[in-house]
Amino acid sequence: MEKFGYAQSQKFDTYASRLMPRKEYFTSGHRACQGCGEALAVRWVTKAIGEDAVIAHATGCMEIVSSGMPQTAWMHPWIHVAFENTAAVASGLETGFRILARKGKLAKLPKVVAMGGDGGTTDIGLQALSGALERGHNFTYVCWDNEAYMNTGIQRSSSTPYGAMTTTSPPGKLSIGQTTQKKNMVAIAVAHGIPYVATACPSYLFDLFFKVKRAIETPGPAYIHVLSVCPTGWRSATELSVRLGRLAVETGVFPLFEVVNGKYRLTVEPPKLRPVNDYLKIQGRFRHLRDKERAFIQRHTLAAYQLLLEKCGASYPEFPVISETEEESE
Ligand SMILES: Cc1ncc(C[n+]2csc(CCOP(=O)(O)OP(=O)(O)O)c2C)c(N)n1
Ligand SMILES: [Mg+2]
Repeated sequence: MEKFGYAQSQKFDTYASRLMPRKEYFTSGHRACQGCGEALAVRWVTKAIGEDAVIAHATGCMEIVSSGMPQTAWMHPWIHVAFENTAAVASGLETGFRILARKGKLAKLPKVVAMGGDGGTTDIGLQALSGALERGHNFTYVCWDNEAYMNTGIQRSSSTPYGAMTTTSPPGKLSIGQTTQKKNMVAIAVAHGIPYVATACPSYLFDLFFKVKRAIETPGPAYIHVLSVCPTGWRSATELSVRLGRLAVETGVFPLFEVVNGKYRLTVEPPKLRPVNDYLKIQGRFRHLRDKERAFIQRHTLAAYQLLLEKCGASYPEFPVISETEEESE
C-alpha cells in the first residue's frame, strides 16, 4: 500500500480494493441507514488513520448508530463527547499526551482525531473548534457533512444548501425551503491559517484516503470537510449514494481541493462541469424547486467555482450553458 503515494493515487479513478488496507477499524453491525455515505466515509477515514490513534466524536448520527451500549463498531479508543466540546476534548488529549511524553511516561505520541457532523461542527461546536485551530494543537478534525441535523429528524443546519427541504425549512407557498446559502466552513478553517485543509467525499476513495493521511502526518491542526450523502434526509435512492457524491463533484457543487499552508490546489479536476440539475433532480429534498430556483443555484455554483479556480490557479473547464428561458423566468 505504502508504495502508492499521493500522486500515483490520482491515476486511479476506480476503486481497487487490493490497494487499500484490509484491516477494518469501523466494523459491520452498526445501525447506519442503508446507503449511508457517512458510514462509508468513516470506514475509509479510520483505515487511513491507522494504528495508535484516539478519536473524540461529537454526538450525531455516527455516534448514535455505532455505540449503543454495550456495543461499539469502533476499533480505535473512542470518546463520545458533547457537541460543544469535541475540539476542546481533542485539545486536552493532545496536550496531555505531550506532557506525558515530556515526563517520559509515554514513548510515542498517539494521533489525535476529532470528528463531528455538520451541526456539531458548523453550528454548535464551532467555538471550540476555532479555539483549537487557533491554538495550533496537533490534531485532525473531520466534519461529516450530511447537510442537516439528521439523527434528530432532519432539521436544517447552517450547512444545509439553499432550496433544500428539511423539517425546519419546509417548502410551501411562502418559502422555497432553506432560504440561506450553505456556510463556507472550509473557508473559515482556512482563515485560521492552519497548515492543512481539504474537502473530500467517499465517492472518491483514493482522494479521501490520501487527504486523511496527509492531514494526520501534518504537524499542527488539520481540517477535512467530508460530503456525506444521506439518502434518508436527502430523499434519494439508497443505491445512488456513491453516484450522488460523484455528481456533487462533477457539477461543481462540492469541488475536491486541498489548501496546504494557504496554497489552494484542486485534487479532482472535471474537464467539463455537468448541469447542477443532474445533481438536484435525483433528490427529493429539491423536488419542489422551480426552474428559476434551479437556475439561481446553477449561477451561484458557477460563481463559487470560478472563485475557487482563481485561488487554485487552475484552468477553466467547460461550463454548462444556462439557457435563455431559465434566465427569463427569473
Ligand atoms: C447541545 C445539544 N443540543 C441538541 C442536542 C440533540 N442532538 C443530538 S444529535 C443532534 C443532531 C446532530 O446533527 P449533526 O451534527 O449534523 O450530525 P448528524 O446527526 O447529521 O450526523 C442533535 C440536535 C444535543 N445532544 N446537544
Ligand atoms: Mg448532519
